[in-house]
Amino acid sequence: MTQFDLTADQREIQELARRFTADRITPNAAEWDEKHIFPRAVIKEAADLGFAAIYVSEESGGINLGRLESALIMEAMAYGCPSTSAFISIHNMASWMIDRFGAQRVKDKYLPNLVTMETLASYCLTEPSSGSDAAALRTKAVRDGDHYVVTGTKQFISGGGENDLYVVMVRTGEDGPKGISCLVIEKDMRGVSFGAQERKLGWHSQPTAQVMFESVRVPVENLVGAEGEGFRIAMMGLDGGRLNIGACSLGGAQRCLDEAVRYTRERQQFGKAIADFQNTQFTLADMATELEAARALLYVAAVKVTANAPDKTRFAAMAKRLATDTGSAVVDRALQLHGGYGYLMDYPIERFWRDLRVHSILEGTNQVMRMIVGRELTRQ
Ligand code: FAD
Ligand code: 2MC
Repeated sequence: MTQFDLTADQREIQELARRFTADRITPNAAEWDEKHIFPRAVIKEAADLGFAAIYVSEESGGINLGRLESALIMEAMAYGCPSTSAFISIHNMASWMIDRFGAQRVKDKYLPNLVTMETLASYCLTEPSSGSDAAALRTKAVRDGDHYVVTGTKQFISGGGENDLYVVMVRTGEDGPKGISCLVIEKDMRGVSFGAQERKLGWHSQPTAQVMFESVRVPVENLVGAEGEGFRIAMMGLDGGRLNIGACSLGGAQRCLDEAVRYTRERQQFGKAIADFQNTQFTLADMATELEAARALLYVAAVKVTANAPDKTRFAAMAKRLATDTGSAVVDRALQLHGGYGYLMDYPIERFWRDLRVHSILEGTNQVMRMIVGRELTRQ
């Protein structure tokens, strides 16, 4: 054993997630993708294993594991379906924000059903006019007695229209990050409505939609953290979310590497298996090497986020950038090694190619990841 090995407990949770994936996700993922099926029942089964509240405290009903364990679970589930794994990651992020920063009242109100996935949660930061520049958000929450009155529109919300709870970053004060607060808003509150489901390149097993708030009255007790703390809370949520998205890319890319090894050993051209060509072997070697390097950085970053290390945000950004870019590059080469068959839906590669593409865009584009890293490196 070396310091770089997983512990026995970590291997056990990884194995549990792998078994769940092999039994419940992998056999169904192609159909979910093709028919745009949102697999709510299977997602709920993940909650039975504790995967809805991986880093939520035990006091609140979670399994209180670290971010490395979370990455292992997301990576394992993404081996079957990156889209479904990422959906579960977002629910974990939103639930953690309530547990970590919410007052006891808001925790008691929402967490018991979140940890079992009786209710599902979305994370709402992006708006039509503010994506990368998230601190420019305009959704307004004006205090009126013991309620906030919320008006505005959130864009690209994963789970939009389907999920029961929306953890929403709103403006309660001045322009910029310090005027932002975090509120839990229920789907059924009067004035909440949804746009049409977005038609996407990938991520077909989960819905994405605009969420609109028209003078929605939200009890003040639904505030998570204090007024003005919302941006910091949102960013801390994303430190973990970005690790999970990176892990989803690793899991998806590992699956495609394994598929490419299997396929190139079977497929014959010029009288021999295409795995016997040196080009194939060099390509597979690079795919495996780059994947291991990205995985190693992601695991280090995960340990830093668990430990609340001072450089955790930079490491999470570096790891998300590298894992998502590497993941897509690995899947692209797996597709090439499958020749024309890789382009067909009869093989799983094109689905992973489509699903992983968005990981370089959401939870902060990979340009924003470089901005976070570059800023910290050059800070005086
Ligand atoms: P923009 O910010 O307009 O960026 C456009 C381009 O400009 C990008 O290439 C970007 O990198 C580049 N750019 C911008 N600023 C700079 C800069 N300073 N320097 C260099 N380049 C720059 N959001 C949520 O809040 N919740 C969700 O659940 C959610 N789910 C999503 C699901 C899907 C399928 C998608 C596609 C998006 C989702 N998002 C969600 C939104 C996602 O986080 C944003 O799309 C992302 O942050 C980028 O914002 P934008 O699309 O407005 O692009
Ligand atoms: N942890 C704690 N605090 C943080 C933080 C973090 N990770 N990141 C920023 N902050 C604090 C920061 O310290 C500062 O506070 P103070 O002034 O007290 O020092 C405050 O927040 C403002 O930070 P910045 O000055 O860095 O803010 P700026 O507006 O310049 O840029 C940026 C922030 C670009 C990093 C942020 O807007 C960003 O991450 N943009 C990308 C948006 C994004 O990731 N969206 C994802 C949506 S979710 C999604 O896609 C899903 C699929 C769920």
